[in-house]
Amino acid sequence: MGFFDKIKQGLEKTRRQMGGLFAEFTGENEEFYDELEESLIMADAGAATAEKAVEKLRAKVREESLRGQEEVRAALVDILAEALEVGSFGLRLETRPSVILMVGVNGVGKTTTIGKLAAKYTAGGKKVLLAAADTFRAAAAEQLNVWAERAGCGIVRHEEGSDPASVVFDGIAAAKARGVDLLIIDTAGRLHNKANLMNELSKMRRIISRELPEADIETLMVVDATTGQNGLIQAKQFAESADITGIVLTKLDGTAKGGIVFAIAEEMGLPVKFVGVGEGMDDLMAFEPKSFAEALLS
Ligand SMILES: Nc1nc2c(ncn2[C@@H]2O[C@H](COP(=O)(O)OP(=O)(O)O)[C@@H](O)[C@H]2O)c(=O)[nH]1
Ligand SMILES: [Mg+2]
Repeated sequence: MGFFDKIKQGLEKTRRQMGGLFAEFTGENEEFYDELEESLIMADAGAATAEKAVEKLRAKVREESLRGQEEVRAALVDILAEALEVGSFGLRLETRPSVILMVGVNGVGKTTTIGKLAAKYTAGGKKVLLAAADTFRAAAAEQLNVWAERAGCGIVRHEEGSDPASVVFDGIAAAKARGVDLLIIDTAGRLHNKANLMNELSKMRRIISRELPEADIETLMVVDATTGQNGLIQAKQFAESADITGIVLTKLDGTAKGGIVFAIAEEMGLPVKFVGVGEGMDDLMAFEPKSFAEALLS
């Protein structure tokens, strides 16, 4: 199943809410815009983003004298897709090694996404190494190890409770020694307190820059789409300590409403790079803004 169909299937709830709206469009009625704004907010897009999108649509309808339901729907697809086109898509991983640092709160899907990425890049012919820098729980390294076996790549791990930064350091040394193309670092989403976690992340980030000054580094923040506007609050907190280059939005196959991508793009200017659409190895897809907007309003 392609991106469009997968997203369409996942965002059932939002689609039902949005889809019915266009039937009420006459070109003059204010209620249509009010309901549209409300629906976007209900879909987690956030009040500011919803208002902006509706204003743009209103202007477009006026300027282009749009009257038909399909015309206005297509205009909104364009407006929403444009709102998602911030920054660059895909990952820049050209150096050997290059690094992906995965961050985000507990349970959002970091380790699972790493497993999916490891499988994807290994299948694509890259030599991949995982570093288990979530040393907070013993189960975390074990879970990553299962993914390494599935993907057929190496892993560097230390004992539970050891210094995450030293795992990063050893991971980089191993990556250099073994001629690895891509080092993917798993991190904890929770430590004894938030300041602690953020300090650890900054420290890891500094070690990577120091040990690999020329390397392409992607810091991906994983956001669980089912948590709604909370995802935005989390992204803002992490952005302060980690130089985030992109978002991975997981669990779009569940009860997610999906609008959070607009809030993140609009308020943080961060591109969504991938979406998670299930727990399996193949359930990761490159994000396509236009298809996403189209699926949401189909
Ligand atoms: N349905 C669904 N579940 C997911 C997805 N990504 C991760 N999960 C599940 O979410 C739970 C937490 O994932 P995990 O990778 O351990 O999160 P972490 O704490 O951030 O490392 C696990 O049960 C995963 O199988 C997704 O895209 N869709
Ligand atoms: Mg984990």
